[in-house]
Formats: sequence, C-alpha cells, structure tokens
Amino acid sequence: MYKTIFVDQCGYLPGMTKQATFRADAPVSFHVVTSDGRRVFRGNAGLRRENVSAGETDYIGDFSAVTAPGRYRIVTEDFSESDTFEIGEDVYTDVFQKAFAFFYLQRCGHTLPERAAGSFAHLACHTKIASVYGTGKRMDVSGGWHDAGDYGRYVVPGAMAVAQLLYACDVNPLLSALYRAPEKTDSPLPPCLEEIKYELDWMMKLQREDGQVYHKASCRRFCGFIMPDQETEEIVVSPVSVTATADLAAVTALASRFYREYDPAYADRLALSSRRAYDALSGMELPGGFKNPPEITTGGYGDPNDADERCWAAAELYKTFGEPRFREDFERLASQQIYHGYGWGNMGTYANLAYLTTAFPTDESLKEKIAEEMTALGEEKLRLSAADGYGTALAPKQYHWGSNLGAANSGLHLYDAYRLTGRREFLDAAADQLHYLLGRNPLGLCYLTGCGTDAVKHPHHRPSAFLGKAMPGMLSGGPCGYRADPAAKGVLSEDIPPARALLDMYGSYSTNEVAIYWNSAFVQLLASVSRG
Ligand code: G3I
Ligand code: 9MR
Ligand code: ZN
Repeated sequence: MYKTIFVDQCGYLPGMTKQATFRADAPVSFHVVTSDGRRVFRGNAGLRRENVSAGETDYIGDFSAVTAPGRYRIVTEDFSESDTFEIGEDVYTDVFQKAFAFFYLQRCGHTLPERAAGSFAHLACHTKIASVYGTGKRMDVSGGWHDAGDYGRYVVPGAMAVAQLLYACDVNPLLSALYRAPEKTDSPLPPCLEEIKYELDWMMKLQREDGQVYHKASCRRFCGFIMPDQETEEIVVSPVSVTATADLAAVTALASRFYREYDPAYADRLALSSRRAYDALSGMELPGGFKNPPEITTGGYGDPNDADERCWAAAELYKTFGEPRFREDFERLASQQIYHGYGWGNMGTYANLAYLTTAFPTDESLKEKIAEEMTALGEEKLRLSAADGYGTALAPKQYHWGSNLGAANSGLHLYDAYRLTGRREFLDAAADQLHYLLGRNPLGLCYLTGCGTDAVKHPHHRPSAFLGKAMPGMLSGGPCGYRADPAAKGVLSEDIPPARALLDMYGSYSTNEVAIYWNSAFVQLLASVSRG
C-alpha cells in the first residue's frame, strides 16, 4: 500500500502532543476516525515543510485534542488512510516489554529454553575457553549479550547499553517494574536489573589482574547466517584498550549505586572492579585508539579520543565514592572541554549527568556551564526537529550507519534539555523521535520489529535470518545515506534521499542491522518520554 499519511503505529499517551505527517503538495483536511467509523476530530494539515532528507513536500496536522482511549486512524477527503493506532495510558507497555526482552534473547553462553525464547531457543553458545590474543593465556569469557546481528561481544557498546538501561529504570521505575523476564528465576533482583547483571558479569570477566580491560571477545571473523550455538570457531580475546577500561570503570561505579539496595555484596564487587579499572587507567595510553589485531575482522569500535570516557569514569567514581581525586580528575578534563554524547564513541553526557547530580561538593560555575551546553545542544536538536517534515532531529547528512541511534540519542538530548528547563517543546520534540522510530517516517515503517502495524521484517540479525522471521523488539539501524554494504549498493539507487535509504533485507547491515546499544537508546527514550 502506498502510504501518504504517517503516524506512530504503536500509538500515543492521551496527554501527548499528536501530529501526523501528510506527504502532499497542498494543505490537507483530515478526520480522526474511530475503529467503528465515527469521526471524532476534524483537522487541517497546513504546516508545510520542504523535506530535503526525504526528498518530498510534507504537511503536518495536529490532532492532540483527541485524548479518549481507543483505536483510531486518520482519513483524508480523498479517502487516503493512515495505519491504525491506539491512544491510551498503556500503549507503550508491550513495546517496552519486547524491546527489553531483546537483551535476554541476545544472551550468549546461556541455554535459551523454548518456553522462554520460542523459536529463537538454542543451547548455550560460545562457552569454550578462549585464547588471549598475542599471549599463551586462555580464559573463560562466557556470558554477556551478543552485540548485534553478529555474535561478537564488545565492552564499549556493552557499557553504553548497560548505562542506558539503568537510566531507563531510573527515569521510569513504574514502567520498568512492569517488565516480565521471559525466563523465571529465583533471583531477588527486579527483572530489569537481573537482565542487566548478565552483561555486567561478563564485562567484569574481561578485566585483567592489573585492572586493565580487554576490548572484546569474538571469533576471528564473522560467521554466516547460523544460530549462535552453531558457531564453534575459537574465541579470541582482543588486547586491552583505554576506552574499554574507562567504560568499565564508569559503568560499574554507576551500576554499584543501583544494586546497593538489592545486593550489597554484588554492589561491592562492582565498586572494586570500578576502582581497579580506574587505577589502571592513569597508566594507560593508546594513541589512535583500539584497532583490530591482524587476522581479526569482527567489529572494531575504535575511538581515537578517550578523553570523554576518562571524564565519564572520573565523574561516576566521584558520584559513587566522593573522593576528591575523582572530582579533581573530572574538573581538570572538563576545564579543557566539556564533552557530550550518549555513545558509543562519545560518552560525555553520562559524565555530565553524573557530575550534575552528585551529592558531593562540586564547582557550581562548572555545573552551570555544563547545563548551559546541554540546553544549547537541546536547542540545536529542536531546530532540526522543527524544520523536518517528520519532526526528526537529524540533518540530511546525519543519516549514516545507525541513524536510528542518532534519532534516539537526539531524543535523549532533547529530554535532558526538558529536564533542565521545563520547556514543553523539548519534551514534545523528544517524543517526536520516538514517534519517528515507531512509524512516523518517510518509509511508513515501524523500525522496531514485531511492533506497530507495519514493521521492518528482515533485519540483519543471524538468528532471524536463519529462521526466516524477525526476532521481536529489535530496533533497526535505520536509513544510511551512503549505502555502506553490498546489498544497499545493489538495490538502492545512488540518489535515494537519505531518510529513505533503508533496505529491509537480511543482507543490509548498514541500514537494517540491530544492536544492543541501539535498543538501549530506544528503551531509555521510551522510558523517558512516557514518564513525561
Ligand atoms: O560520524 C561520521 C560522519 O561524520 C560522516 O559524515 C559519515 C560518512 O562518512 O560517517 C560517520 O561515521 C560512521 C559511524 O558509523 C557513525 O556512527 C562511519 O562512517 C561508519 O563506518 C560507522 O559504522 C559503524 C560500523 O560498525 C562499521 O564500523 C557503526 O557506527 C557501528 O554501529 C557498527 O557496529 C557494528 C559492529 O562493528 C559489529 N556488530 C554490529 C554493529 C552494528 O552494525
Ligand atoms: O554481520 C556483520 C555485521 O554485524 C557488521 O556490522 C558488518 C560490518 O562489519 O559485517 C557483517 O558481516 C558481513 C561481513 O562484513 C562481510 N561478509 C558478509 C557478512 C555478513 O553480512
Ligand atoms: Zn554466544
């Protein structure tokens, strides 16, 4: 069906601002119609947007006045129809459930029983003792979450995912408390924290005796489209890196605050790991950042600038332990530059949030400067969103590999600005990034598998490709304007507008893969904007 009306296919909370996008050359009159055909609202989409990212003209229509719970669709006078959508207090509960259960389904080294994983069930995978690159050492690195469509496990994106999931639980405890673990256990932890612990436990295995942290564990090369327990090649642990060490220091300090009330002994384990990593960090330099060793061609997650990760580590340890040396380290780095970003290569916002919210003494002028810069970043995202036909806070050139992470993280920056200023337009624009991901986009696709009325169906994800069905709750990486994989090059035209450059085929890893740190950004955004 050729669509011309675009809405959030998963729906809207009653109090949300609700806008639809109409692909049209002139203003559009429309009705909001109930599932039994009653016209409950008449509107006029008169706000025109020349949409460079999508190569089209759009009109925006507001139907925020419709608040009564129910299922609706939008109909125009030429009888074009939108996807149906719900309005209600709980429209995002199932979305959150699916997007969080993805992490369980990505577990490595754990037998996923059919009663919990359905057709994605498999025996424990990648449990063999691994070899440490360049040494004669061998070690157990079982556990953690597969990174994405591949089966590699990487500390840097893992730390980002853990931080964002913890922030999601923090910002919306009511929503996170509704999460039901697919597999029942007798753990005393809340199900969300139990799942996050699975990754934390694995990351701490990657810490060397001297406190430094290995960058990743994977086979030497990407395997074919097989199930995880069918990949039996040797697992190699790649050398240590500054970013992995700093990220582990930071995220275990952050996590220890969350686990303290439920499991003090585990919180102490996290705290010790954090201190050991931080102490190791001062003696580490890795100019140019991590690079794959020869003959290892899996994901790199290289990052030449580790100052933001060092900032994050200092700020989290200061918020956790309150010792002056951590404050001095953070303030020294921040006096040179305040970093921003929700990751994976730019982790500065986590540092800023920790420093802004610590109970220990801080430099008030530095806090003001940080808050000003975060608000200015929100203003920049607000300008992008207001100029776009779909409310998307991305410039045409920002649709690159993982652009949906760009949209989700932009939403988080907007939400930070809302929390700092109380200005509703920041909250609305943050929610617009969620609506974009769930269907209000030029492709009219819900970018979260198994959700909405018309979701991506062929993600670059080995279990999904092997089984020929999309695992539910996975956020597609999203359009990539420079067609960075053979499938995209082979099918998408060279001049395709960037916001339309997504190929819903298993082979397109640059436009349609999935990743734990894309899902975590989505989960944090959903938790944030649905808290209001
Ligand atoms: O930021 C620059 C932008 O300034 C520039 O205009 C644009 C065009 O050159 O490039 C942008 O950087 C891109 C970056 O993603 C943006 O985050 C790089 O070109 C692009 O190569 C990079 O792709 C990364 C990809 O691995 C290839 O290295 C993705 O971020 C990253 O998410 C992805 O991660 C993979 C893992 O390696 C393996 N597991 C799957 C995972 C997801 O695909
Ligand atoms: O599946 C891999 C995906 O996770 C990575 O993001 C991508 C880029 O590194 O590579 C994918 O693996 C492909 C490999 O790079 C080339 N041969 C085909 C592999 C499966 O698409
Ligand atoms: Zn595995």
